Amino acid sequence: MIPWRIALSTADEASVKDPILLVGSIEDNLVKAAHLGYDAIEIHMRENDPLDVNRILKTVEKTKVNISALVTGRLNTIGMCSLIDDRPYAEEAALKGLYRYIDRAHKLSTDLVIGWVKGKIPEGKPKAKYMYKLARNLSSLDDYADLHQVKLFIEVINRYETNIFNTCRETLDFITQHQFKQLYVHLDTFHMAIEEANAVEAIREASHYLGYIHFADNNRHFPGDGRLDFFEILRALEDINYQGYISVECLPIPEREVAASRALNNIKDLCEAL
Ligand code: LER
Ligand code: MN
Repeated sequence: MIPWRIALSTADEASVKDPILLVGSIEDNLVKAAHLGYDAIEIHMRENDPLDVNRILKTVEKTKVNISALVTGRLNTIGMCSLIDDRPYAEEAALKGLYRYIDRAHKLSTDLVIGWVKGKIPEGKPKAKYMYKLARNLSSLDDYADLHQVKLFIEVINRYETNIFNTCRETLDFITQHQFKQLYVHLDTFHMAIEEANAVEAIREASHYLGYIHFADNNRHFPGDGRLDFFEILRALEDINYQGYISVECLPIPEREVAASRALNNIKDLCEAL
């Protein structure tokens, strides 16, 4: 069995409708994650949130809990911009914001999740034009990320939230059609339960392009509280020799730390049975 490192989703603030398990300062969340037995936290944050890099790195060293990734969705949901925005100033803001995230990821020795901020194609507009713009912007970000040795994880998200990269196949085709250096596919089992004909096969197809994975059950509860077969999912991850983090990003049901603890127990039990 691969000794996967298990992470969980964190933020400074979140509603109970957000798939966030720990809420508080980065330092406090590192300590809480250590008590829960996690190896890492992923941080949902804004690109300009106050950040005391030295204090965070000291807490990482003390707790032995790493940062699996920074998640950029809030640049889109709160910052209201995207990489394919029709308003040039909004497209520019998304790019600038993502450069800042890459700087931060570099300082914290971690990587970056790009999900909602890639944007949505406006209804009735030609897809090719927007995909061309997306490829051009991702290519600039890829060059910058490569300079800073930061990986970019492109999250595959279901059709009710976005209309680009809804399936693993679509995302793989895009990545393999371009010469990116740091772009990887990021799967999320909750979105896969909606979009993929066969989630396990999709993982096998992603193979070495898979850089990051979110675990939540089909109802977005903690893994094991729905009907996804996480044993088969873990077996597929083992078969493709996946070396990245498994990050639990699920709803705080019944409560944040209870969900976090049950998720970890279930994943560990399944890993032992592999
Ligand atoms: C983010 O990782 C994600 O999965 C989106 O659905 C936003 O919650
Ligand atoms: Mn996700």
